[in-house]
Amino acid sequence: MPQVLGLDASTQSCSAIIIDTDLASVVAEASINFGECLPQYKAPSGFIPGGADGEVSSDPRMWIDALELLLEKLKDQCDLSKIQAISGAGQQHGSVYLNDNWEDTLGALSATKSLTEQIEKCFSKDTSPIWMDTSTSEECLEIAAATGGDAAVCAKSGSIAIERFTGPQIRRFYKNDPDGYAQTARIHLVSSFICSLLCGSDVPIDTGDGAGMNLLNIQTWDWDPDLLRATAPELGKRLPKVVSGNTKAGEISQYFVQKYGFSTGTPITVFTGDNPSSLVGMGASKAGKLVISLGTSDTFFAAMPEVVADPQGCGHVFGNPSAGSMSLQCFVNGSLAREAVKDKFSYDWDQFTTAIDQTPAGNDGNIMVPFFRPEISPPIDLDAPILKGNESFEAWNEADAAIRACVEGQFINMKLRTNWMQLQPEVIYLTGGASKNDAIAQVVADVFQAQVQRLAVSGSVALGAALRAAYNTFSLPLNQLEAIFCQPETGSTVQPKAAIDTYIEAEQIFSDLL
Ligand code: ADP
Ligand code: XUL
Repeated sequence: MPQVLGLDASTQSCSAIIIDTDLASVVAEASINFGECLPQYKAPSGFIPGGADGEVSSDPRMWIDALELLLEKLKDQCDLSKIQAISGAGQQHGSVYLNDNWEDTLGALSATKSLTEQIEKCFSKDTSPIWMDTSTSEECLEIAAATGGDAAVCAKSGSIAIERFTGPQIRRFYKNDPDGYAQTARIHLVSSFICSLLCGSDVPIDTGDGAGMNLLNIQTWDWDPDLLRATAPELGKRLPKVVSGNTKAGEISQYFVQKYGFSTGTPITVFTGDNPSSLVGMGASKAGKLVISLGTSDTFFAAMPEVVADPQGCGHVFGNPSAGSMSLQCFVNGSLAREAVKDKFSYDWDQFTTAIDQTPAGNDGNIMVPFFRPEISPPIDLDAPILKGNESFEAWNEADAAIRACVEGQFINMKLRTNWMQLQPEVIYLTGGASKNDAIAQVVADVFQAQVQRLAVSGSVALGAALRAAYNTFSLPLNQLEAIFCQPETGSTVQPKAAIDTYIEAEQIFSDLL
């Protein structure tokens, strides 16, 4: 009975799923929320609050501790020696900077000490910038100028130079701390960092996550010499190799065998980014399905038969870890914006849901641009929402209308920003922490005028990792695995209820407000 482990190292938590591919069942699921389980890192939402000049970073030791807590939890639930394949995914764009102790330390991990204790001496930068960082506008301009402009960077890397992408982050580190950069022997993404820990060796980056760096050429699927040069000196030698998502990265290190009871030799498939992994976990790895993920960020993505560029410059092309490419649009003001409006009125999620249920689609013309922090789709530097409607609504005196306006505003914006993908969805597949909320799903169905489905297994990132590991290790066809594990939850389908023209005027007013 082959059991397979899928890991998800996300913004707010580290989660896992173990599936049995013979029994077609989920054996175990577990999650460690960083804010709740590791309060010593002072990162209630997974990142260190209050960074200056748009800086948003996390302590990489928190991710390592969470991995250990997670494996401890799984070990109590099941026998980890039965696992025969492993893969995983990480929040995209986040980077980890390591000095020349890294490779030797990885190869000599002792199970009598904690991982953090041993890896601590390997960091050449204490903190890791993550995808919410907006501090690198200057570096984006410099990279674009050195490469021939936005269009040239986009043609090469699938995205214009974008603040949160890893290349601009690396350039900022190099400029602000040249000594730190000089001491950096290796730069990893969150995904390849965690995968390296598990393998006890330095592993490659896959094309799905690598394309989120403004460094990978999406024609050759290898590091682009011009982009490397435009970003920082001698960068190529500091980056791991790039491989396709169907590559074995290594085998589980003895550290995890001795400490958690894994079997020696368990193969590990290269990790990917959380969104590319979710594409597989939603059963959407072949073109034709559209996914909206409502995690910390909201993302909108689909496998693409051919690469189409976003004329507005905020969309991205990533490698599809199961072959080909995918398009993606990311919205920073996702779950944390919904939480901000919920907390403003001291509501819990039930009251938030009732507020949406009790207000009409179209919200009597009350509209919100729901950005509580700088947004990237579209790029706009707001730190509070814009409200347009009746006087009492605009003064934040109508709690229920404000909540509906926030959610409607998020999906009106999403619809406007993703027109470039030219997808006319009949069904939208919803995933991520907020997807279980029926009232939010109803707003998605109404704004997009499409049926919304949720899958029985909710953690599509971890599930995608497990499916990739099974596909790569046992050669089980992905479509066969998807047919088993990516089924819609019974009774979870949501049909549009609002009239087809409900949001036409709202879309126009929303556009005019930006
Ligand atoms: P990530 O993978 O980015 O760490 P998740 O996909 O786990 O995030 O989603 C976490 C988010 O889900 C939380 O920030 C929270 O706002 C949201 N969430 C949890 N429960 C609900 C609910 N009932 N309704 C709406 N949103 C919810
Ligand atoms: C995608 C993006 C986020 C992160 C965190 O480009 O920035 O979705 O992957 O989930």
